[in-house]
Amino acid sequence: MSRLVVVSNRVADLSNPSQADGLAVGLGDALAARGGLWFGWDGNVVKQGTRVAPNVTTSGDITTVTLPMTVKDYDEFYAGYSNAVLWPVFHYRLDLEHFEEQYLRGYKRVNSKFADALKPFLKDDDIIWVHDYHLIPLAAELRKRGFRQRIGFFLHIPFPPPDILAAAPQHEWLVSCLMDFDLIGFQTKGDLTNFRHYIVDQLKGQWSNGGAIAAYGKRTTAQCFPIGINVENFRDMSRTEQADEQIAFLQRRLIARTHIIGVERLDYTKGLPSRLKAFSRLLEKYPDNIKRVSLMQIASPSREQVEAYIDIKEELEALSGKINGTFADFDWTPVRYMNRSVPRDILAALFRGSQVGLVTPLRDGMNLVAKEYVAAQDDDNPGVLILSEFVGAAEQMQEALIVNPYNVEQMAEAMQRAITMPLEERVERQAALLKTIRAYDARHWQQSFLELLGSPRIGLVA
Ligand code: ADQ
Repeated sequence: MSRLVVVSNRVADLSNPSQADGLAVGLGDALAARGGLWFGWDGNVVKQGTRVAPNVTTSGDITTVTLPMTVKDYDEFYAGYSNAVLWPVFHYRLDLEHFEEQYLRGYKRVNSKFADALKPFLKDDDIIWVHDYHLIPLAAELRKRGFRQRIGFFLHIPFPPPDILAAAPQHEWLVSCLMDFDLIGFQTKGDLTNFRHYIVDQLKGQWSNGGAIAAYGKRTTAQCFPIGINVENFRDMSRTEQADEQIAFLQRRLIARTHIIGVERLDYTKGLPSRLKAFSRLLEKYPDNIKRVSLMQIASPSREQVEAYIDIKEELEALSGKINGTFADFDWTPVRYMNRSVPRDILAALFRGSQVGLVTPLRDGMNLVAKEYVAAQDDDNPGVLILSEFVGAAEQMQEALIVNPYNVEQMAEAMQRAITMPLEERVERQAALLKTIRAYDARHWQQSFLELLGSPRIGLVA
């Protein structure tokens, strides 16, 4: 079997499983199974002109190679084209797109630098798996340097319809770069359909069964591979003695009997302001919930240098302050808002101890929190998942209470329905959701992608 080389913007610390997020677990498994190398940015920013050799660390069969980024690369490639153009556009937020000419130059330059830095570590028979929107031109750059082996790409975020994508400067170039991969993976059928529209309607390319594509004189294959989590691992984390203590502690300390939880990176795509407004509406419309229900919102800091992220942070602080100012009593705080990251075992316990899980992004590639919440529930007395119709997970998790995250009134109603849902219905919904997340777990995701990437079937237009 060929060695696997994973390339992504950030490389996870595989030596610290309690911190590893869902993606790190999935990729860590794949690397451990076949041996391999994980290459990416180390998260550090250095002064212009600093020359730093890549940092190589080996543990067992897995080697990680990381390198820092210069200030200019960070501004233009990371904060610029990746996170002020591609991230908002791919999440349908054209109002938040901010483009400057040098961003695109920076994006191309860093992809070329990544290819230069990666090349000496590659072996002729490696198979490469590139992740996410930061690295769309990487296959083209590696091909220029003579690498001929299979290269696959997985897009973790949504792929928008052509008329939205058109707002990204040089979108045709981006799509032509995607065509340099041997396999392009999307999260959902919806994303795949949007890509097909671009290829067929916009480029007049050819699209055959199984997602075999011919366009720009190139051939490739596109399919959807919904990402999943390591269900049993997360379940186990939510059921330790420590987790039980954590849940009992919360129940003793908090007067509210029903806990609603929301957990995400602090990002404008996650729909947090509407969620807080919906919680406020719940208290207004169903005052029985006063002193009985509380919302814990955990939002870890993210991309703090990008302007739109500063605005959303301020908005959330104001909104949670307003709700507490209006409704709180001496012995009850309706919203506990935390702007920090939480260890995964504590998260698992908090999910299990919460009767409602709120996952209401305005747009999301998949959303692993929805799957983690379900994995953590007690099957004989589970909580209820409220899920936005605009996250990838909604394509698979229809037994959740599906809501429109722009509709505050509807979300408040869904919370009330979740709080009052009979046990029998909760158990039924939980069983169906658990079955789905088990069938489409992290292993299924990486194995199905890598199997197709290694197969002779790809790239063959019927
Ligand atoms: P994200 O946008 O980061 O990922 P998500 O899929 O929810 O979103 O994954 C976040 C991970 O980080 C989860 O494992 C979650 O538990 C963890 N996490 C979130 N907030 C945390 C906090 N405050 N403390 C600790 N841990 C926290 C991108 C795409 C998604 C896609 C994933 C994987 O935007 O749509 O599902 O990649 O493909």
